[in-house]
Order: sequence, then C-alpha cells, then structure tokens
Amino acid sequence: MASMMCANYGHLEQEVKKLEEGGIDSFHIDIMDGRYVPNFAMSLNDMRYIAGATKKPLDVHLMIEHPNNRINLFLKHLRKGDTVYIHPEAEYHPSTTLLSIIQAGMIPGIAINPGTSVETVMEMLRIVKKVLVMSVNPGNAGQMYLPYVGKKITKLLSMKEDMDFEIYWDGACSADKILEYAPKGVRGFVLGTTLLFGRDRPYKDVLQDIRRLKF
Ligand code: S6P
Ligand code: MG
Repeated sequence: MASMMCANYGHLEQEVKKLEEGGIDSFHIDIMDGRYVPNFAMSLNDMRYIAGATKKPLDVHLMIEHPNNRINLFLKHLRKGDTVYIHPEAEYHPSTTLLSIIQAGMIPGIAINPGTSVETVMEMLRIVKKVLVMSVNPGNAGQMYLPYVGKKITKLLSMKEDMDFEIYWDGACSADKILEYAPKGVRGFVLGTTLLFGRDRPYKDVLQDIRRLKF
C-alpha cells in the first residue's frame, strides 16, 4: 500500500499512474483533522480525487475525532472493497461506526496506536476484517519505529485465525520489517518515506525490489 500523504502533490495524477504501473496493491489515504492527531494531512477532496483516478482499492485511515459524525461524507465517495479504518479511542461508540462502514459495503478496520493494548479493543476484533497496527504514533510520516509494538503484533498474530481478521503494518516500514513479519503472517505494509517515496528511482523499480525480498 502506498502512503499517499508522502506523494508529490504537484503531480498527483502522475503519482497515482506511476504507482499503478509499478503494481501497487492499494492506495493508503491518511485523513487527519488536526485534533485527534496534531497534524493535517490529506483531505476528503484528495481521497475523492484518488478514488476517481484509480480502480485499485483505497485504504482510508481516519485519524479524526468522532468519525461517525461525518462518516457518510467519506463512505459516499468510496467503492465496494475499499477499507475504512477508525481509531477506537476517537469514538464514543466505535462499534456503531464500524456498523455504518459495513452497511455501506466497505471493509471495516481499526487502527491500533502504539500505546493501545489489544485487550482494550478485544470485542472490536470480532467485528473488523482488518487491523492496522501503528508502529509509530499517528500524525506524521518519517518517524522512528517504536520497538515495543513488536510484542503486540506477535499477540495479534496468534489471534487472527480464530477471530478472523488480517493484520497490516503502518509506520516506518523498512525491508527488514517486511522480511521479519510477512512470513509470520502480517498481510500488508504501508510504504511511506522509509521505503518507497523520496527516492531517485522509479516506483516500478523500488516496488520490484520489495517484491523480490526473500523470506
Ligand atoms: C502516520 C500515517 C502513516 C504514514 C506512514 C508513512 O500517521 O498513518 O500512514 O503516512 O507511516 O511511512 P513512513 O515510512 O514515512 O513512516
Ligand atoms: Mg496511515
């Protein structure tokens, strides 16, 4: 998944096209409201533009307070098969929000902050299809990996079959993390500045190298 907040907005159309040509699986859209996280990133309009520019799935990561208040603004522009992640801490009734996502035909997910334990989101693990594990604090690209998250991923990996969810990695994703965690069962990785963007090489070549990583 390409973290589109790291893309070049001077050429967004070309960025989408080049990532598609490079074989990217999906587009990760980081929506921030400046309240739930101390930053603004992509907007509803950016998401809508990318939804119209590609047939590949979108992976919408809502870092906003009380997403249920505005969830339809997002859902109405998405397609079946797109994923919407919410942060449970940002919502009084996160399971209601997840239900809205399911009823609209999207794939429901939760994003788990580094400081959030599995136990506090246990019931939601039964509702969602995807769990996005944050290995950095949400808000910015280009941060350092927080090593204590590793134990939580191991715990989630041991639960995923029984509870029927997939695990995705978000934050500071490097080749060594893919090499270590893909064979253990982490299903996908958000690629940002650490591995994909800001290189002097075409996305196609970088993505090819990533696919050739040997486990
Ligand atoms: C962070 C956001 C992420 C970043 C991604 C960037 O709040 O949810 O999706 O965009 O982590 O990757 P990197 O390699 O720059 O950390
Ligand atoms: Mg994200």
